[in-house]
Amino acid sequence: MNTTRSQELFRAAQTLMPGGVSSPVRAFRSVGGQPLVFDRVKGAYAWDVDGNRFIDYIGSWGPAICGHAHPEVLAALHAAIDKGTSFGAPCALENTLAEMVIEAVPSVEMVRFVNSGTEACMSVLRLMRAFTGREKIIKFEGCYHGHADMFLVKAGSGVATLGLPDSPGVPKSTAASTLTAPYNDLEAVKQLFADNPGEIAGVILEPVVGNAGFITPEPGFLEGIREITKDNDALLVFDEVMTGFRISYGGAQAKFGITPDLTTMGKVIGGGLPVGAYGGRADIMAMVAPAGPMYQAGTLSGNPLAMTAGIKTLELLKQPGTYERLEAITHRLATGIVEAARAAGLPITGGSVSAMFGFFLCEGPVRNFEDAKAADTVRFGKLHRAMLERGVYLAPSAFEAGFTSLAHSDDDIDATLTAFRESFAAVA
Ligand code: HOZ
Repeated sequence: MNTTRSQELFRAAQTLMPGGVSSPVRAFRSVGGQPLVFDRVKGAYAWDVDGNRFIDYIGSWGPAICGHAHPEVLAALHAAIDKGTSFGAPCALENTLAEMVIEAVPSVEMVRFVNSGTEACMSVLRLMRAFTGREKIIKFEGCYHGHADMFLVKAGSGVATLGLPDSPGVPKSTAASTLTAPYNDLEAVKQLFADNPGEIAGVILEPVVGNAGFITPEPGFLEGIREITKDNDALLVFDEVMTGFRISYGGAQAKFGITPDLTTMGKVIGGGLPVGAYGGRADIMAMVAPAGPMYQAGTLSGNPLAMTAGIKTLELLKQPGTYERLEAITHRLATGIVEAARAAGLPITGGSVSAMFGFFLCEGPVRNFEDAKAADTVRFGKLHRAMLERGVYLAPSAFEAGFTSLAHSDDDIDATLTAFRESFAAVA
């Protein structure tokens, strides 16, 4: 594979931007080699600047669930852009997307649009504290809720990928208010509440983890957390930035039938434009300025382009058969990956929930981040390179979930599984 132009551009980028990138995981640090510089994306594919084509299982880290550059999303954006890119004032499109989100997501009675998942999570954290009058929160090891200070404690995603200890620059006093527990461990959560009576504002979690690799909640875990938070008058927040409108139209909460108090979203609801949102019970959302005293604002929040792309994406997702299709191809892919590794004699554990999948190169089971860390990340790096050579672009980290889209055809899945069979054999 010729990557001359990518290499040239990345060399230059490193003199211009820290690590040559605008966000860490894409720098390929944990898988070795240099990142590919992309030129364009369409449907299930991405093309780099050297003209190589890849079947893409990152989907811009989640938003591209209908496929990249979907013609209907692009047409809607072309029409919207003629009216201007940002109003900094209310626009009717915000009402439309808000109505769609409220109708779809069980916990959301009111919603506030922001510009990223990080912004959604940092805002919801302030809201949790404002509403309860308590400062401490519980998060789970390996879960990632964006890069606000309070969440960079045993965080997943890039922090896990780069093997960083908790980030310098986060005040110790801030981090001290963040209590952590292993995922899928109800006893640990109960203990934290017992040790900090009346002090914990709430619990935030990824209802299906995608930032410590792909980890599913065990039966009873989400139910248990719901019960514990209720018993302690604390709030439950589902971070559905990844899972929202991805693992079902109503997100993980609709799929698993557990309703949190608050929810954060991003990615899919922006249809590929920068967006985030937080929402939940109307009595809690009434705290948000200007309805209430908890301040949070944003110049570009609710801008017409992001709203347009989000509305069109949700319209496409609402069509009958969408999630059945996503579930079927993703299940076939995940099962095929596991079979391919076993056929090559490699330890593996993995699976999928709707349009989200992942695997770890270890025997498993992987119930939490500690288990995930036992996976063979060196071999994963080799596998990643082998897959690239065969035209498949996987997340360049053993600690990120994979994403499928409606644009992935059965032929794409077949070609991907052939690449996996060859790659596993090459790295065994
Ligand atoms: N937060 C994303 C991964 N979970 C973005 C990674 C990147 O673009 O570097």
